[in-house]
Amino acid sequence: MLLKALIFDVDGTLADTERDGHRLAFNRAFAEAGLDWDWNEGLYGKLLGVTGGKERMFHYVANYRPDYVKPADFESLVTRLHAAKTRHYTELLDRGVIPLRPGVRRLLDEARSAGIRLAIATTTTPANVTALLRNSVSPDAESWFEVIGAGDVVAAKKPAPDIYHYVLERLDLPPSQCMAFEDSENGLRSAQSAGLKTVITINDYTRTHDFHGAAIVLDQLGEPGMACRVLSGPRLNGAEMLDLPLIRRLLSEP
Ligand code: XBP
Ligand code: MG
Repeated sequence: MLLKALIFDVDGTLADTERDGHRLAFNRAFAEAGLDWDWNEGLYGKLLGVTGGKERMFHYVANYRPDYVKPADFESLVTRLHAAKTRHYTELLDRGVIPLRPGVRRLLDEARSAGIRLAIATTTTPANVTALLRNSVSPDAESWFEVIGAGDVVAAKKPAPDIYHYVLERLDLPPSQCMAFEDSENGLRSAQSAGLKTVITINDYTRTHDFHGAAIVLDQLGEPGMACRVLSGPRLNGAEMLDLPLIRRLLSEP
């Protein structure tokens, strides 16, 4: 049996955290600091092209705010803003506002029962992963994941493959024995560059991305009573959801 582990992205894949989670938290941090930066839903979609919150803020100022006069300690301002943003984001999650995407809990449970190992590969800050797992999966969900690769543990964020290399190394598995789960083009490129096959579940921010090379592109993973739709890739022959037998099939296809 080839399949040994499932490696999940977090934002947009486990849950739709961006529009009503990260975006709101950024805006709260900006307002708290007295800045007139306001990331509306449309602008945020463009800013998501840059992964990582600090990197996203640098990109915003460089590309959208030629009027903004940077203070001498701009880098430390961004660090402080990011810490405040993480505080706002984890507070939002502690209030339980972000549910898991359909089929995520079902697949996690199936994998755990079958002894398939679980891991996370994300650009987001570790505290954000912990808050989502505890609040939206289960209070002990952190312990379900053998490796949690997150944030600044690698120098280059997605689309670079570094975070997947980091996770594979710690799992001590070759990419051929794992399936990655992503929602975005940057995520797919990252996983692909590390040699991983990748399942994509799209969301409103990523539905127009280029998912060339994905093992399959779905609207969501599917659960009983909520069949998933294949947007590109092999047919599921009437199956309602992506389960372990189908993941094994995708992994063994050339
Ligand atoms: C997620 C991100 C993250 C979050 C913000 O990308 O880009 O930057 O939006 O996280 P992916 P931080 O799903 O591809 O990992 O503010 O904690 O950096
Ligand atoms: Mg993502």
